[in-house]
Amino acid sequence: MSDEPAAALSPQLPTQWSPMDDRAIIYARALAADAVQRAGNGHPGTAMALAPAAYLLFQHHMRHDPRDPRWIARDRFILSCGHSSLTLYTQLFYAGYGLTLDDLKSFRRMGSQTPGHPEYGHTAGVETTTGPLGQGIANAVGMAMAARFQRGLLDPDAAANTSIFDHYIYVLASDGDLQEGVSAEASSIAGLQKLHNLIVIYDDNEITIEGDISLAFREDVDARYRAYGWNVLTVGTASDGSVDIGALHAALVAARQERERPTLIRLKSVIAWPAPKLRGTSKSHGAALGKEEVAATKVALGLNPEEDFQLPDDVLAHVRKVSERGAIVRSAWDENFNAWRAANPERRELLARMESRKIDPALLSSITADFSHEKEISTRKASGDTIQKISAILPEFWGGSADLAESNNTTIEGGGDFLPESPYGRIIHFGIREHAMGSLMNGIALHGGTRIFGGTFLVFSDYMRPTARLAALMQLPVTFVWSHDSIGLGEDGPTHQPVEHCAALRAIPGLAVIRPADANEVAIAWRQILTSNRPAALLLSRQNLPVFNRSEYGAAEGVTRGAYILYEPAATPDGIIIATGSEVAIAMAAAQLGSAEGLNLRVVSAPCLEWFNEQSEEYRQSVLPKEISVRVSVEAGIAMGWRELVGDHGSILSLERFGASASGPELFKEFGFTAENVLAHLKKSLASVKGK
Ligand SMILES: Cc1ncc(C[n+]2csc(CCOP(=O)(O)OP(=O)(O)O)c2C)c(N)n1
Ligand SMILES: [Mg+2]
Repeated sequence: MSDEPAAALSPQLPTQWSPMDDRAIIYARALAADAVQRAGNGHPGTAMALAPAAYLLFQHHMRHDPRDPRWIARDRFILSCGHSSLTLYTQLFYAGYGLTLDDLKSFRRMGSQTPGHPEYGHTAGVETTTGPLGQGIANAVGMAMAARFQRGLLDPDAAANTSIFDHYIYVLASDGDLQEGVSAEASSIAGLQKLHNLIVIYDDNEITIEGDISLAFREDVDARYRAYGWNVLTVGTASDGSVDIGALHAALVAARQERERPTLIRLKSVIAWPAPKLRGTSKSHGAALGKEEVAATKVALGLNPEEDFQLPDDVLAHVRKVSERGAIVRSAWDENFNAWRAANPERRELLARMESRKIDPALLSSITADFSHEKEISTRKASGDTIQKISAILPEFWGGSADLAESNNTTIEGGGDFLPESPYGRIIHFGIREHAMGSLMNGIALHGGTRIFGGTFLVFSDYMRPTARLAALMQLPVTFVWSHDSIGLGEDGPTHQPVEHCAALRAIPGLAVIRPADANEVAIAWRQILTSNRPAALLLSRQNLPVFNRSEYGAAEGVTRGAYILYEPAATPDGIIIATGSEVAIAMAAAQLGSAEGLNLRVVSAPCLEWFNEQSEEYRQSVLPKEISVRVSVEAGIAMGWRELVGDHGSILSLERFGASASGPELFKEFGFTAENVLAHLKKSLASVKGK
C-alpha cells in the first residue's frame, strides 16, 4: 500500500450497496437525535455524523455473526469515543444483537440495555467499556496483539490472513481519543508491532467540547501516525458535507490489503450533519438538539418531522439481513473449524481451556508453597520463579513489563520476544509506557483466550490507575505485577517509594490488592489469581524477606482467604497484630518480644483485604474475634482503611509522610517499623482497652 491519501483510491460503493442502505442511514441519524432528545441529555452530534461509517462497517465490512456475539473469529468493533454510544447501539439494533427500538427509547435510563456509555458485559456486542477517551483505541491495540499471539498458539503455520482465527480490529476514534497520551503510547506500540489487523477510523470533525480543534490540537496527525509506522489514508467529506461512503469503503478495502502496518483512516466529518443550525458546532456534541432542531433535521433528511423513532418495516427487514449473511459466513467457517479441530487435537483442548477460562486445579498442582524457609528471598523474585512454573504449564500465559523486566522479575525464560520478527513471542516489551501497558492488558483480556500480566514499580501504578479501574469495572482477568512496594526499596527515595498506593488501590472496587508476606504466599497468591479469573494486583518487595517455616506456622494456603492466622500463641491471645507484606516479619518479631514480657500475641497475615471481606462472617470472626479488641495494624503506608480492622481501641502503625533516600533497613527504623515500636503500639491499644 502506498501512503497516498485515499483520494487516490477510487471511491466506490460496496457491490451489494442498495438504496435501502441509504435509507437505513437516514433513519439511524434520526434515531440518534430522537434518543438523546427523549433522554434529555446525551451526545447526538457524533452519532448522527458517524452513522454511515458505523453502518458501512457493520453491514458491509465486518465479519460477524449477530447470533453469537462471542464468536472467536469475529472482527471486533471498538467505539473508542464512547460518548457517541448511539453510534454503536443503533448498529447493534440494526444487526440484530438483541437491542430493540424500545431499548433506544430508554437510552441512558436506569437498568436499560443502553447506558450512557457502552458497558462491556452489559450489552451484547459491546467489546469494551469506553468513555474515558483514549482507552478504547489502546484496548484495540491490545486486542490486535492478542489476535496475533492467539494465532501463534492455535494456527501458527498458516500463511498471513489465511488462518480461520485471523480477524480485524476496527476502531472509531475521535479527536479526544487522539489527544489523550495513552493513545499515543499505544499507537507507537502498534506501529512498532506492525499490527496490520488493526484499522482505526479517526473522526476528524475538528470539534471538541470547548469548540474548534485549533484551540488545543494543531499537529499534523497524519505525519505523527506515519512516524509511528502506520499506513495513513484520508477520506474527505462528500460534496453535501456528509460522510463520503464510497471513499471510506475504498479506504477500508485498502486497509485490509495492507500486510505490514496498522491503518489510520482520517475521516473528515461534520458533527450533527445535517442539523441545519447545529451541525459543525460543539453545541451538538453533548446536549439534546432541542425539539425544533430535531424536527428541522428530519425535514433535511426527508423524514416526517412530527414522528419520533421512525423505522419502516422494510428498512428493518433489510438491515436484519446482515444476520443471514453472517450465518452463511459462519457456517463456512464452522466447516473449516471442524476440520482444524479434527487435525489438531491438542490445540483443540487448549482452545477449549482458553475459551472457558477454567483451569483444571490439577494442572496447577506444582504451584505450591515449596519455597524453603532456610533462605531469604524477595517476593518479586518468588513471583518471577512462580511465573516460570506457570509458563511451563500454560502456553497461553504471557506478559512483560514497562522496561523493568529485570526488576519486576516478569521475564518468561526462553519465552521469546513478542515482535514482528518473532510474532508469537511470549515476552512483551511495553516500553516505558505504563498507561498503555494497562490498557493493552485490558484489551488482551477482552480479546479473550490468553492470560496476561504486566509489571512496573508499584509507585508507577499511578500511571496505570485509569486502566486498573477499568479492569475492575469490567472484571477482567489481568494481573498487575507491581514490585518495589514500600519504603523498603531504599535509596531511590521518595519519588520511588509508594506510601499511599496500597490504600489508593484498595479503594478501587473489585480489584484484589495482594501484598504477600513471603515467597510461599506469593506462590499461593499466583495460583489463586489464575483460578479466580479476576483483576488482581501483586504488590511485591524489592528486598529479601524471610520465608516462614510453615511446619511451625499457619499454612500459606491461608492466602486464598485474604487474611489468616500465621502465628497463634499457646494461650488465649491478649492481642492481635495484623500486618501485610514485608511488615509481617516485623509483626512476628514483635510477637516474640511480647511473649518474653508475658504477652500472648496472635499474628495475622493479611495479604488481601478484598478476599478477606469475601469470607464468611464465621471465618472472619475466627481470625479477628470481636472479643479481642487489643489490635495493632502494621503496614508501611498510610493508615487509611485500617481503622475498620483494628477498631476504636486498636492502634495503627503507618507512614503518614513521603519516604526518604536511604537504605531500606534504615528507613524502616527511622519511621518506626520495628518490633519494639509494634509492641509499643500494642501496649497503647491494651491501655485503651483497659481504660474503656
Ligand atoms: C479521559 C476523558 N477526559 C474527558 C472526557 C470528557 N469528554 C467527553 S467527550 C470529550 C471531547 C469531545 O471531543 P471529541 O473527542 O472530538 O468528540 P466529538 O465531540 O467530536 O464527538 C470530552 C473532553 C472523557 N470522556 N474522557
Ligand atoms: Mg471531535
